[in-house]
Amino acid sequence: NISVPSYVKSQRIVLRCAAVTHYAKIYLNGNLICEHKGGFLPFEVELNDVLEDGDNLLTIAVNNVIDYTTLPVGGKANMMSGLMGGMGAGASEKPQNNPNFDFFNYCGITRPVKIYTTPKTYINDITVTSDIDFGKETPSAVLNYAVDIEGVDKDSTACKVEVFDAEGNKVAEAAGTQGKIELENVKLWQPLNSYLYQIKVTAGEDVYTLPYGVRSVRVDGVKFLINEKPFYFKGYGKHEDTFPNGRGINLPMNTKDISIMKWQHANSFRTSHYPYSEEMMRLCDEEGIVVIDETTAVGVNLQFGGGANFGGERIGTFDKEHGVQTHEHHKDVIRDLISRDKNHACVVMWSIANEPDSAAEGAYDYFKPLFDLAKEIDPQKRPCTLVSVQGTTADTDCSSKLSDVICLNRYYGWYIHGGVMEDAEAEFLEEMDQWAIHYPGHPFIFTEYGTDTLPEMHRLPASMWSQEYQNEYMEMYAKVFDRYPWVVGELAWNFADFQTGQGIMRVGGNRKGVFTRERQPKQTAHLLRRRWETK
Ligand code: GCB
Repeated sequence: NISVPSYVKSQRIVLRCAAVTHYAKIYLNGNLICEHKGGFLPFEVELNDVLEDGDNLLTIAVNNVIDYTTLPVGGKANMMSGLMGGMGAGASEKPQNNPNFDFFNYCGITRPVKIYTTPKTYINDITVTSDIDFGKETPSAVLNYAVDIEGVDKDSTACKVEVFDAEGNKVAEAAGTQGKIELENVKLWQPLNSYLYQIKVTAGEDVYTLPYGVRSVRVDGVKFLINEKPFYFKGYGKHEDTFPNGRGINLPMNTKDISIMKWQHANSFRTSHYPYSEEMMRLCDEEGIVVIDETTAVGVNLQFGGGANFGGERIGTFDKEHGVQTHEHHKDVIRDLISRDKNHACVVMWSIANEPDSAAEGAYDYFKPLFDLAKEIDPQKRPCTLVSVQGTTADTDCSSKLSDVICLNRYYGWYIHGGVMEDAEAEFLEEMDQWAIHYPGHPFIFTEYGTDTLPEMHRLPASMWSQEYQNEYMEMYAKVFDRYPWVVGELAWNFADFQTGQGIMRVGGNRKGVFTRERQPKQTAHLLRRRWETK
């Protein structure tokens, strides 16, 4: 039950859901007022016309059913049953709700639901980009800003923009809904050395303050440049997954995760496999953590398990009639993600999808418009990538035609040549040489590599699942990365153990964490810490 005090009724009253997984229907007093598809991005609805005096019954109906039309993608059977040749839930005639991905399909209202008010004429959006002049000893920058004012008096409302430094001193100001602001001796936002200005926008009675870091990002040959300096990604693919919250927001754990990463000299992570909370993005801005921001497009691949994961039928992922029907929704997710995260200094690259069927027929035609869309709507024109599954090659993967940085997930020594490290290394090197021959001159990031590891298990000589094996595996990967100057990053899989569906491939979840689900270190955490201190 909600009741809104009468003194705010002259205001615009907005209900905002930060994330409802995956489909939401919002009812007020039994009447449907809003529907939203997609479980990891915010949506809003104005309440003024539907609120009644006194108590109002607000109901949020939630549905976590996933199928060929949703992102993430679900199917009749699941990825893991497919991997085991259909031994899992594949053949069941009962309705199924099976993830085509490797994390638990939590359902619910996972992030805050808020009711807030604005004046009737209000600031709808702010966009800021910066042009930095690195030519001088201390750089200067021009901020380009645009303020979108909406509401009854939107054309007659005056707009003022003030910029404050981190100490709270006003350093610049401007008037009008768009313009340029010069910052002499600008303090740059840098990895692990954050600096945030506060941009205060006043439009009539409305005020909004945007924390903003000034930095540049671009790819130049084999280099990934932040503020024109080569940047090397050290860190993880993560999940929003803790006990007992599940995927529900866990602010103390976010703080803990960032502090552990800093202890390890890690500087970055990928938001595998969905956009993380706005609170986490703000924390990364504040802490100087570099983020690869991923959409919800995971499981856009009907070939997991050799194409047998949908009841044994081989279906082309991008087959117009029988394949995934996610294209339009995928565009919506890209639009909503970039609109939410465009101003964050921490975001340096968009990941359009994780492990799609990027070497399949139709993949290029599916992804080209999505890359174009992201490039078009991102005001900062950040690099874009998709994350490639093991088995793709330079000449088959449409990523080589589309991505600014090639991102590879590789499991030599786990899913391939498990337990035989020499063979794993040899095949890994063979693949690396192929990329170098067929696709020279581009930067690469390893966005996944890891082994399931049980904290209680020690084995000499090292064998799979043991602490020693995870160490040997990480050492082998480090050796390979260090041979190739075009490798610009290593994001191990995973930061911490996380919950998955049940199955014979997973023992109490995915155990590839370098930390346990409770965030205690496995041995490899120390090994990576030593490496990243000097890397
Ligand atoms: C992958 C997926 C990730 C899985 C991981 C694994 O390639 O991108 O979601 O959890 O492998 O552990 O198998």
